[in-house]
Amino acid sequence: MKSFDAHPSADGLWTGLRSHGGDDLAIVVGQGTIRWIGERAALPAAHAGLPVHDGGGALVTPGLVDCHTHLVYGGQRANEFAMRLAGASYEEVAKAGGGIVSSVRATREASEDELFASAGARLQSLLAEGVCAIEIKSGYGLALEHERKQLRVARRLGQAHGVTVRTTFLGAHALPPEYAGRSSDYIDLVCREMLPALAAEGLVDAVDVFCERIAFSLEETERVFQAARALDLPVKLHAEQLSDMGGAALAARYGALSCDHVEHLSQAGIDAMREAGSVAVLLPGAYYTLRDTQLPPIAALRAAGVPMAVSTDHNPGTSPALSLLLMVNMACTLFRLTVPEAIDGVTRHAARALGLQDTHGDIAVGRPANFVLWNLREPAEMAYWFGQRPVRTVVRQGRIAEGVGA
Ligand code: DI6
Ligand code: FE
Repeated sequence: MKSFDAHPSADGLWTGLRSHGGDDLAIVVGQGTIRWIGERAALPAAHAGLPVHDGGGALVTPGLVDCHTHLVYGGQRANEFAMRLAGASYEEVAKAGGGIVSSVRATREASEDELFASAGARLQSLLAEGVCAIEIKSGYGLALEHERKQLRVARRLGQAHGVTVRTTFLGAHALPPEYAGRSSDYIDLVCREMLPALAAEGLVDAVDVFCERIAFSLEETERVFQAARALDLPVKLHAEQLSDMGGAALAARYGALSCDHVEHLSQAGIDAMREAGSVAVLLPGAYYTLRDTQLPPIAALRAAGVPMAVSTDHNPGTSPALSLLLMVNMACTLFRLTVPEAIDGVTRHAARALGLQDTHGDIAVGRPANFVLWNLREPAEMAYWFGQRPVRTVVRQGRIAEGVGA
């Protein structure tokens, strides 16, 4: 892999760009930062002499943000896919010793370098499609050294690939086999040892819990949130995916950045999220893979003005998805988001779900240059096609990172 610094600088004047705001846009990039954006005709004379990057009439959008992934793990679980095809439910697979715990075994066995290589290949697919910031969760180690290994890999991926990575500690993802029947003791370990140690090493940007009948209770979730609060770390939650546990309301009380999945979210949960300013992260890849039929309450979220993000939830069990654009398509087709909602869902609102709203998800003066040129004429095409890779050029962290000119 060529070092990220070897990619050409994006500094200069980008012309021949179209967006929903205009069809002859220009963007000025200087020292990797957006210096100016507007109609070409209004370009200040001071920028007129800069070297030109001709966009060739491409549609331009902010760099995409994938705000919920479990990208780093050992092995894969195609066998469970086959079990489910034969009729087993996700919960039955988990009870039969498959599920998250089988990825835990494979992750513990893998070296840091092996995880870096396998997750790096997956990351490359997302980057090639315009992702400029990504969240990566732990949660397949479930022991201090293995959670550390996952989070270290996530940090290394960010450096090696020149992409913004936000790490989320998900030690409370599943009960590791050695703690069978001792859930409360495991939560003690998460709160008293794992989280403080990993936070002290600078490996944790946020804290998440899988709050569900097959995972951790509301009371256990709150213990983890208290530990996060003591360390001044923001929280997120896998909330109401398979049942309504009241997790979203709890998360909102802790000022959660986001509540994710939310298929079974109640009106009380929606109201609490609105009050707290939490983002609802919609994960159509998991809904699709599990052949779920319980739609998230889109109309009620919309009516309440709760921002909706869309993400891959990339993970080996319920969403082996490596295309954020496919999730945009599914968010529209399955969840009935409008095209502008779905695009906001993988840009502005996804950035907010990671606390990155001041630097990512928008093309604006003073922000790092992260934007995508598409071989498309209009934004609706981003949701309309599936299976094609319409990227022309990705500018990431001020460099021409993918596609034409890279
Ligand atoms: N919810 C999910 O959909 C994934 N994790 C979670 O908390 C599933 C993870 C897996 O099956 O490996
Ligand atoms: Fe998830």
